[in-house]
Amino acid sequence: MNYLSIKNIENLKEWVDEAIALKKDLLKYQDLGKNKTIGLLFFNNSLRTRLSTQKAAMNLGMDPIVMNFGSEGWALEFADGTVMDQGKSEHVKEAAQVISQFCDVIAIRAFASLTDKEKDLAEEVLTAFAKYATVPVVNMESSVGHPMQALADAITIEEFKDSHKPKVVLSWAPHPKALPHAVANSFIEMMQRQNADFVITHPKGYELNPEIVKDSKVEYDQEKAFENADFIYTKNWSSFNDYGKVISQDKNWMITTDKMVKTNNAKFMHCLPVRRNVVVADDVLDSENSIVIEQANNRTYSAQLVLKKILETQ
Ligand code: SN0
Repeated sequence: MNYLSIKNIENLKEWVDEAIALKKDLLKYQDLGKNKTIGLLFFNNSLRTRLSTQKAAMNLGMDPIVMNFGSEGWALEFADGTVMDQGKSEHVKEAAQVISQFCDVIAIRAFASLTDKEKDLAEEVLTAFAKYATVPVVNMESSVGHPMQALADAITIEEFKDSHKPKVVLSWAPHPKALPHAVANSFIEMMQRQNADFVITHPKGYELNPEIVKDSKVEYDQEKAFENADFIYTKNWSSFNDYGKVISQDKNWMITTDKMVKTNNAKFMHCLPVRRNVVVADDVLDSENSIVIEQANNRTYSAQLVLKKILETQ
């Protein structure tokens, strides 16, 4: 079993409930991964993903091996039939098969290039590893999705919602850099499977991939979107249509207390890392309604559940 996208979750409700149960009895399955190794390959920076996935593996008795592939591995070739006389030293065909000899599970982080839309949409790195590895592969943020984050988000919403059907708003916010679409994409795919009133809000020009958004509601008026919201999930992303470009840094989209008071006392969520006073004002992030730390904590249980499912089918 691979965990490449939210689509690999058969029953989201069951997975969330199981993760919450795991959280209460963390070491219950500490023999499941005994003598098994997980290789964590990072082509990009990480804090939460790296530490929570290691912690999750350790809770299951696995031994993690971590490699910063982007800076320490050989530069990989992904195309078929290339004459490799340029900068690329090794083909993913050998690399993935070799790593599969050392590891029982391979987890990969490889962000979007934000320059080559076609390659990004094809999830070149993740797809190649899934194709050539002979062990299960886990997505720790690809060019299209971040399903470990979205599962942690689902756990967090389940824990903090009250009995009524929640209104959940995914709001774009400004950022100085061009950021990937992965977190937003997986959050949308996850929310589409929830019993919730789900609204996406962003400035014109920041429309996400229509194949992911499908018929999810988009409201261009942020203030209107925030009315009666129970959860405000904030994330910046670059333009999808004008691929990878920052087309607006409109400060009016920053999350402030003025906006939060117009919600139904909404909880504030963000996957982190977050730029203070650009994406969100200090007083919101430091308020009691901010649940970003618990959300980050749930990354361990999200990862632990995914690894448990994989180990059970191995
Ligand atoms: C990444 C993203 O996909 O948006 C990872 C989020 C889990 N975020 C960033 O790259 C933020 C970098 C910055 O400089 O603020």
